[in-house]
Amino acid sequence: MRHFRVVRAACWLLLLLVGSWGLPATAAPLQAQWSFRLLPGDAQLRAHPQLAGWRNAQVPGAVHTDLLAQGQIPDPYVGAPEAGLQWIGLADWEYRAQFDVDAATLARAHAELAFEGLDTFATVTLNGQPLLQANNSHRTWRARVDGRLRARGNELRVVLRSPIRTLLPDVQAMPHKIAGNYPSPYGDEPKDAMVGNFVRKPGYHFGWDWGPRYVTAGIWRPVRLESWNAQRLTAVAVQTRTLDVARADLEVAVEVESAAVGTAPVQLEILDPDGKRVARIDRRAMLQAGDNRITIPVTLQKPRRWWPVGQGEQARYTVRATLAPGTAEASRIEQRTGLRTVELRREADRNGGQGFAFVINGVPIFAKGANVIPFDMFPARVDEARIRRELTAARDANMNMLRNWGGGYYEDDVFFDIADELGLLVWQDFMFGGGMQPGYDPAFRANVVDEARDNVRRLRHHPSVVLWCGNNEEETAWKDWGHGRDLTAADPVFAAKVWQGYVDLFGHDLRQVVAEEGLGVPYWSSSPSNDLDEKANDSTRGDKHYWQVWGNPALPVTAYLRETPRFMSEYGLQAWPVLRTLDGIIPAAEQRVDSPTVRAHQKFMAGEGNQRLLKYIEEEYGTPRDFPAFVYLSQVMQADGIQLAALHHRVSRPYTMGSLYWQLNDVWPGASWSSIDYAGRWKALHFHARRFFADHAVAALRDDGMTRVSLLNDRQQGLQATWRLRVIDLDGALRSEQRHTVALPPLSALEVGRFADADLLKGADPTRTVAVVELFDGGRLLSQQVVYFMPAKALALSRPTIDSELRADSDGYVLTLRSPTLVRALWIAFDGLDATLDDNALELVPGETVTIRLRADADLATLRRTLRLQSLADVIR
Ligand code: BMA
Repeated sequence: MRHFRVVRAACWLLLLLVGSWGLPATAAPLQAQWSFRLLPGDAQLRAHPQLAGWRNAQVPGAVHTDLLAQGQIPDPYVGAPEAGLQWIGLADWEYRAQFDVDAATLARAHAELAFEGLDTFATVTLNGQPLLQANNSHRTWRARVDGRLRARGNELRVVLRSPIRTLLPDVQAMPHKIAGNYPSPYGDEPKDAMVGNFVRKPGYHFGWDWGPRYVTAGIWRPVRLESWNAQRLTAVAVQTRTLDVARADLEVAVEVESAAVGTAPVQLEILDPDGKRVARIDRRAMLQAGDNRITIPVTLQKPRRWWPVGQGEQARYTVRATLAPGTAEASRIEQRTGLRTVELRREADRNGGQGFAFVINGVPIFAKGANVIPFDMFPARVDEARIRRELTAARDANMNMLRNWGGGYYEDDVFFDIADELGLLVWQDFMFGGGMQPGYDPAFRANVVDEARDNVRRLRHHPSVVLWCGNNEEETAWKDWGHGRDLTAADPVFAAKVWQGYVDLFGHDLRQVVAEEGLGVPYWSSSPSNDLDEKANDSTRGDKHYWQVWGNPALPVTAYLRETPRFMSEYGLQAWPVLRTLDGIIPAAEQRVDSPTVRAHQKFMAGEGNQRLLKYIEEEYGTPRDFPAFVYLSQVMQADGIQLAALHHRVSRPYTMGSLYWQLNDVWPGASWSSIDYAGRWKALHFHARRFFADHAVAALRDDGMTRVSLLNDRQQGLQATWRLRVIDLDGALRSEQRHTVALPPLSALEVGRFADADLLKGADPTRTVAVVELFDGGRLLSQQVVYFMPAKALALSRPTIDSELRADSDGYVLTLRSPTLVRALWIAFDGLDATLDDNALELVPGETVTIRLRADADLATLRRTLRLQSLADVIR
């Protein structure tokens, strides 16, 4: 066992790096050499006797990753090892750390250990004495250790009980169960007694339709030791009272915990986005014993407001509160925050409907984006680089909003720091992913309230957070999927109690926490819902999840055009990851649609999801001839389908004010609705999203023999634009052309024409003819879309002869492409190596040159040699 000392410099560095820090100078992470073992007496010792002894552990971490690092289990993502790893979730585990405490810390009057993430049923002892019991992995657990620390050889032990075994007896004893999510296919938990909804632990650990089942245990976030004398700073909160171009009236609350009645000097400073101090206020605060709140009004002239991307700058102020400045006891909280107002505007309309629009600084924003799921099964191994990669990709695809979906965990501060920096709005669910929970149990609700308070207070200074939402799909599951009906039929008294528990928790408790702590950010009880008003998943009011395409009854993608909600918060189509991501995960011999390993990485409908994928592929593109073609066509299908839906939502502005597809990212390498795979590689959809979410775009939506052309402008400035419609044949011969200029108003969708097929084709062969619709700003092409008159499989596409030229320039490489015939769904790749392209998954209009920038670690000759161009004609003919 290696001993350690608290390294304050490292702590400062860490805190500075994340850009915002919230604890006094006397707080530092415990940096021990942790170890772990199976708890003595655990039944799993019979099969795993070698885990009786202590082994090195990583904290923050998880038992699965510790076992992996110790060579005790295979990689949980490679091949199909899932069934063989379920014993881990049935075992009790023990973690231990030994540590020393420096003299300065020991000399202080008060000390506290703060556990930011205990997963989940934890019993903690310090030096052999009980310290705390925990039952919620989303909370910070604190325990005072005044007088209990010694200079050398302190020992912390954390016993983590299996959540399944802990809860199962009570769940099985219930005469009627409440609805769960995904039953385990592995026998570790009975299918009719799911425990996931009874425990405050990420729902997805129990398995989801895009990820494996790994019921983790561990200390998944840092443990900190804090110490102080008479007083400590506990929080700073900036409430914006009024905000406009001319001035900002703020009320800053500084929270101080004091051991006794007394006074203390408090200093508040505000630094503008350039780091210049624009306010400094000194106070001598009168303190009661216990918690104190000192409010300080601040006015800023000509404030620089924080805007979502595309609407203005992402200006961030620094708010710095110092207790006892200039003394040895000084402690400080520093936060970066942005000044913005947020309103969820729900204007009633004449037809009984009600809008759903985010209004930031008075400007209604059309929300464009996707749903975010956890970035890994094991959250502790998600680092800042990974979060930055995914969020930057979202911003690069012209998204301005992400929804943090409720079946995971509350993301690290750094997620929100980056969202603030990039101008991404965040719709933040509380962590309830579906099914029902025992809201009728007051202890359960109190636990959730504490969790909510911890997280709202932790994240409220981030201007990106614009909504707190109670849960994912619980109200609609109860009202529309039979959960309420079935339980009511079985046991009406219990069903009424369950529903009342739901209303109490999501209608009242969480709403109140957000009102008290959320600094004015709105609350919404469930997605989708109309905030507990009658229908839960309505197109005329509230937000909508639309799964009739892909889900049952699996309507064709054109059904997207007939669904026009106020705010589409979920819709999606699956695709497989980029092939390169699958190599190394699925052995070559197993790369077949129905192989056991491929099925193990397809979680929809218990492995049958590839049938659903094939149905959508075959309807439009034909039968894939091999696995690579299947992967490629799955991505083409997904990209085309989601593009159709997203553009339909955008042209429906202002009736519709948001389009968040399901889903941005992956938790592991597998088939899913994501547009970025687990390795960070963009699927075709993500390249399409960059085009269909562009602030200026053209939408040409063809349905039932009619094409509607609309122009989209999400900016606050109008645009004097030109649009052009050409009808050409696949070899590029021009059949007709029209060109118009139009004043495109700010923040608008403008329909500019409707064209029947017959008027465009004028007798031409629809299998050999397309329409090309374009939007220009002066001579600059802003957006282009190709309209097809037949399903892809019926088009007379010829195998293209593409002229390509790849050259190096000062900024990487430039690829130019040109083809004499139309190329559909061109996929540019390099055999055996990665390149970052600024465009891909595109069409080549005959005779037109496309220029693409790319970056890669390889040299020019290697890139030229490995360049592969694949398009639809290579696959379907
Ligand atoms: C939605 C989500 C998830 C799920 C997805 C795909 O309804 O809320 O629960 O993963 O569907 O089925």
